[in-house]
Amino acid sequence: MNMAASPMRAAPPIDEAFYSDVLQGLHREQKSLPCKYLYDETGSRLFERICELGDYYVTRTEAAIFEQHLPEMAHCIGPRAVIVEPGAGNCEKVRPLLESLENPAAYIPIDISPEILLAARADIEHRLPGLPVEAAVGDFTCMEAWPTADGTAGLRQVIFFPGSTIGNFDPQQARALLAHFRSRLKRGDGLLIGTDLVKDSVVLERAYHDSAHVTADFNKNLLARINRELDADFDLSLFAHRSFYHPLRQRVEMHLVSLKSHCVSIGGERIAFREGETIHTENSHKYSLAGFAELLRDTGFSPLAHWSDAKQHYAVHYAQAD
Ligand code: AVI
Repeated sequence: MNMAASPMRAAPPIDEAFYSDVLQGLHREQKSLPCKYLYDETGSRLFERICELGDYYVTRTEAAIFEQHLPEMAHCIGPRAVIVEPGAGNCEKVRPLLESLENPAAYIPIDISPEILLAARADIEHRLPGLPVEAAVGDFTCMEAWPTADGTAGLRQVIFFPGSTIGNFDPQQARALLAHFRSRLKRGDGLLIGTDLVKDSVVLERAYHDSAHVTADFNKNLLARINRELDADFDLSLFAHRSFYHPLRQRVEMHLVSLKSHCVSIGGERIAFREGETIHTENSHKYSLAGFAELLRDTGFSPLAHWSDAKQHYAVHYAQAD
C-alpha cells in the first residue's frame, strides 16, 4: 500500500522535550523559550544570513581577527595538538586554524546533528588528507557526548569554541560550561574561545535589529516552528521582534511582543497573551576583556593571550588549563 497516498497517514511524532520546554516557558510569569530552538532548518538558514549582514559585525570581525592572528594562535597551541570543537557545525571556522597548525594530531568535532558531522568530516578529510577526524554526535553540554580521545593520550588537547556562542549562556551556565570544558582537559591543554565585547549600545542594537529585518524573521521563525511541529496556532502578525541592550546585565535581549490581548492554542493547551506582554527568546551576553579573563581564572584556566580588532568589538582568547 502506498502510505503517502493514504488518508490514514499518522501525524509526525511530537518532540516531547520541545513540547514540554515550550509549555513550561510559556507558563512562566516572564514568558520565555530556550534559544536553542531558534535553530531548526529555517532558523539555521536565517542565522547564516544574519552572519552576512553589514549590521551584524560579530562574524566578520571574528573572521578578520582569525585571519590576522592565526600564526600567533598556532604558535600558542603548538605542534601535534588535538583540536576538539563543541557545536562544530559546518567546520568553516576550524579549517583555517587546522591548516595553520604544525602537524595537528586529530580533529574531534562534536555536534547534535549526524548529517552535519558527516558533511564536515568529508570536507576536512578532503582538504586535510591524513588528519584523523573522530566525529562525536551529541549535545556538547553533556558529559556523555564527549568522546574519550583514544590514541591521543599525552597529546595537547585544545577546545575551539568560536562564534561568541558562550554569550548565549547565562553567566551561571557559562561558568558551568567553562568548568565542564576544564574537566575534559588536563593541565597544559588549551581553550581558544571567541567572545563579543561590551560596546556602544547603538552598535549592539543595530546588530540585533538589522535594517533588512532578517533577525526579526529569525526570531519569529520560532513561533512558526512551534506551529509546524507542535500543532499550535500562533498568528505571526500579532507578534513583533524587539531587542535591546541591558547595560547592567551586559546583554542584548531578544523578545517577541504580543501586539494585542489574545489566546494561542498549543497541542490543545491555551496560552493567554496580554497586549505588550513579551516572550523572552534569547540573551546574548557581552564581556569586558577583564571580566572574561576573571571568568577563565575562576574556572581553572590561565588566560595567556587575546586578540582583538581595532574597535575592540570582539576578542579571541587563548587560555591554558591550570
Ligand atoms: C549564535 N549567537 C552567538 C548569536 C548572537 O549574536 O548571540 C545568535 C544571534 N541572535 C540574533 N542574532 C544573532
